[in-house]
Amino acid sequence: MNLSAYVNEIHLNNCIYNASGPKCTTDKELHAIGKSQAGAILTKSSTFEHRIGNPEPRYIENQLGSINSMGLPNMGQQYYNTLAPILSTTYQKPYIVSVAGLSLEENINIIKALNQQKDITAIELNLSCPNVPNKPQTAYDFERTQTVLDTIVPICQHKLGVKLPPYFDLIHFQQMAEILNQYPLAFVTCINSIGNGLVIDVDKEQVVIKPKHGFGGIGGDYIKPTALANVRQFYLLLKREISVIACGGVKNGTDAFEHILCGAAAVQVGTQFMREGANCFERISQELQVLMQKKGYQCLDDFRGKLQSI
Ligand code: OXC
Repeated sequence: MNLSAYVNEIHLNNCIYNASGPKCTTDKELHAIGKSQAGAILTKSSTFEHRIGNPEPRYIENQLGSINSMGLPNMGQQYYNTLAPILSTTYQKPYIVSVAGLSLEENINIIKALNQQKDITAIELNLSCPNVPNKPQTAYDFERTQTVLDTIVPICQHKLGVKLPPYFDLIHFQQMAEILNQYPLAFVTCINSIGNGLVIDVDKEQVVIKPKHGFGGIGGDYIKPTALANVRQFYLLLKREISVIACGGVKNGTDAFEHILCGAAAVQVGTQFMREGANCFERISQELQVLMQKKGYQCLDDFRGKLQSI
């Protein structure tokens, strides 16, 4: 059973890989993804300089998922830039750098620095981090998104994709798709965590994470229906050259299958990777293969995007 996939022209041996966020900040963590069955290595969102992020506790899980307000702790662009040759040659899989400058100027500087590195397969531009105090999520501001893409697309020499926040209104899907269709993007990743949720400890009558009075991005089971809806909408609305990468609520092969049925070209794993570690990529891939075999599918193209209405 073949799980190979194309994201635009980027070939993946396995459509399942990590989401930017959990366990992809240090070289040790990125090597662990490289050694695993993950189809690509995606870094933590990078700012220009190293960042320590928000105060702890800043990540909490429960049975239904996670809440986080990490605040973009990362090693800085130069670190991810320098790791590119070793990771891409050792593991022979795409190496994708997530970029989340705190201003347009910072994004320009990061992209220009990464342009020098030929061993980077693609950039995932994060327009949707909900956790930096006093910084809005760019992709909820449609005009600003257009300005950012007008500036970044012409200077980026790598394949470029964007990570979107979840949308909830049909008009917003259309408006954002109309903007994205104006650019030669390779992919969009749907979705980042659902921003500014609140999880409460009833015994303590207290929030569970420290930053922003407890408000943080929600991941895991909580967000699967929203993620599926976003993948489906953008699959239907975007031009064919822009692949949709799914992210949200994937913890087993069935979840991955559902995202692909909605139109995903590839599937990222976030909260479950944090829980289980890098073995999750092999397990989820095997479960997806078993389900495909049961259904008589040989490859992802046999069912990708073919969700039926009733
Ligand atoms: N989404 C992000 O884009 N970034 C992280 N958390 C999240 O939910 C972070 O670093 O806060």
